[in-house]
Amino acid sequence: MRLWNEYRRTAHLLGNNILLAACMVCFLGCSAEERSSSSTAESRTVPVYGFEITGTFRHDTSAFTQGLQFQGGWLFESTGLRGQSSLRRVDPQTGRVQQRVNLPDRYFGEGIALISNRIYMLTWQEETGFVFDRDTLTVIDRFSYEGEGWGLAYDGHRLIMSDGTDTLRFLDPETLEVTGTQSITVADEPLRNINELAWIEGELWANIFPTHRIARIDVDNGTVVAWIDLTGILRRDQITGRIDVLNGIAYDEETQRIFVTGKLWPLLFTIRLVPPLADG
Ligand SMILES: [Ca+2]
Repeated sequence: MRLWNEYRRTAHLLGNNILLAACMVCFLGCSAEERSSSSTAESRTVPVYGFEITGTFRHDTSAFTQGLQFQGGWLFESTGLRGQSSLRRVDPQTGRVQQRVNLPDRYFGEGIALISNRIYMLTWQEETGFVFDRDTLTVIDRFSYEGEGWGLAYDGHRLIMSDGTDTLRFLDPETLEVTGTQSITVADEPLRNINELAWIEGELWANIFPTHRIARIDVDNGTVVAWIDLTGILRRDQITGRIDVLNGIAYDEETQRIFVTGKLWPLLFTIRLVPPLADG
């Protein structure tokens, strides 16, 4: 608790960049015990789910994962970094990239969403979105938006876009115009750094950069209804080279499988949620 109070006070005095840095230092430097005590305050109000791994699959270690979707037996994955950004169709069983298209070097790829046979893809700071044909991965349209693009999802009616802040944007899938926004809070605090998104059974699931947590969001009332803590999902002995943060959530509606991975991770997992223990 002392650490959490210290962290909040420091963040209040010095601003969000320091909060982010403190968060990263905490992740790298704190013991599990300190980490768990630092999240006690929010855990009182928002349940924290654990996980169980139900499947382990290979993942391209050069894929700086920014978007992940599942449809028709395939994973669709977008990757970032300038000069390395791409959209891929991946066989989840083998991790093999079956089809790939690269973005021009000046674009930094971000999140994707699928609507029938079209894949919508954001870019980080280029204020440009691409629409691809799902089967050929050729660009069939472009659109523009203001500010940064991070994550993208489709709720069946509208595209939902994150930009690294606590505010989501809703886009009309036909006109790609912004039709509204929603600020997200957790335990009455703004939820910043909302990253990769997935629409799962009426909830928006979001990777929160740069943490090992996924937020389950009620988009209508703008609150986090639960956390999923994926700390330790990738074991140290499974890490083969440089890795980056947890990022990438996809959902297979037919089998209810939940896929998760991270940037440059050697593995991709399917998981089942483990409910929090009841207070005793
Ligand atoms: Ca996704």
